[in-house]
Amino acid sequence: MSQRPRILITCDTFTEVIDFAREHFEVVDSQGRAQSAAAELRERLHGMDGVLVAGTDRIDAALLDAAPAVRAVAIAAVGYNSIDIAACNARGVLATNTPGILDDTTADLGFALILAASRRLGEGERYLRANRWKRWENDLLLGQDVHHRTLGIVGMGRIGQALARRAGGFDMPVVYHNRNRVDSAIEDRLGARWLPLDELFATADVVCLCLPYSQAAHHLVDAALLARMKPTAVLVNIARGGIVDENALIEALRERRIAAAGLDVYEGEPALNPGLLELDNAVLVPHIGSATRETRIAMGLCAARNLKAALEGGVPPNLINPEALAQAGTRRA
Ligand code: 8YV
Repeated sequence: MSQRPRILITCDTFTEVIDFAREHFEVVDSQGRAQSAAAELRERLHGMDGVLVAGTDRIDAALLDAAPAVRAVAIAAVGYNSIDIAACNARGVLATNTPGILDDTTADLGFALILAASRRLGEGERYLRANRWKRWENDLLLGQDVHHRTLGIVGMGRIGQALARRAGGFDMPVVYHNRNRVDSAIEDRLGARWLPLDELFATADVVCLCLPYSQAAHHLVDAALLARMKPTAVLVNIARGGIVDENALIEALRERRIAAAGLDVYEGEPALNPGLLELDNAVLVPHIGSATRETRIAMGLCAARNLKAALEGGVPPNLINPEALAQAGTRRA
């Protein structure tokens, strides 16, 4: 009988990832399968030593209790708000994510949304495809300039910094808000100035959300903060939907209290607030921040390597919860 650890990969992934996993584990994959609902996931996880998950699987105490052999959870994502870390800690389950790999790809998408929302690309495409373009018009789809406008970045981690680097190419002054100011050397290199959150919202022409989701960040962008924005301003969210009070945003966009929004993430995704679909001044894409082949393969491989290290008794490179190590040690002994 094989001694190799058994793992479940809950999501469709690339063959490169499956091949790597099969070299090291007994693998139950999900190729071509729809995402498992919670009850099915509980069943599939039973008897597994580890699990490689997408950001859309909820890993909570009930699930871990139903699969007591699970020693490691590797998420193929940088954001891990879908994993109950306290529940992992209490059970000595090591949790890992994939930081660093998707920064540039996600920042590219952030910039794409900045450009698309500011220059009304979605509207332009819909206009054209509806065969409405009959003649040149001086004021057809007038948008907001991006170059030389002030970019406000909320969350100056790796993705925020990658976005700030791109802003340099558009001659955009950068202001940012982060709980802790970043190193002054980084500020100087990026030409970025720290501002309190409400001042950032009042100052920036484009606000881009790049911060991780936490309870503290829930509806951080509410009606009051949106009311601070300029009527010409654009809001972009490449972080998590729950950071923005979506109803308040819809109202601000509907009443043209801000010019436009570019959204990759939503409060109840994949379900959409129907109010968003009625807005011409919202550019909407389905959580594709990291969605390039190269990046998704790298994320999957990173998650699989983390799982390998954890299940071999090592400390995985991207361990989120070192607190679990002591408890995990007891389990491994
Ligand atoms: C993932 C993301 O594709 O990494 C993240 O935090 O939001 C995306 O890159 C998504 O979470 C699905 O796993």
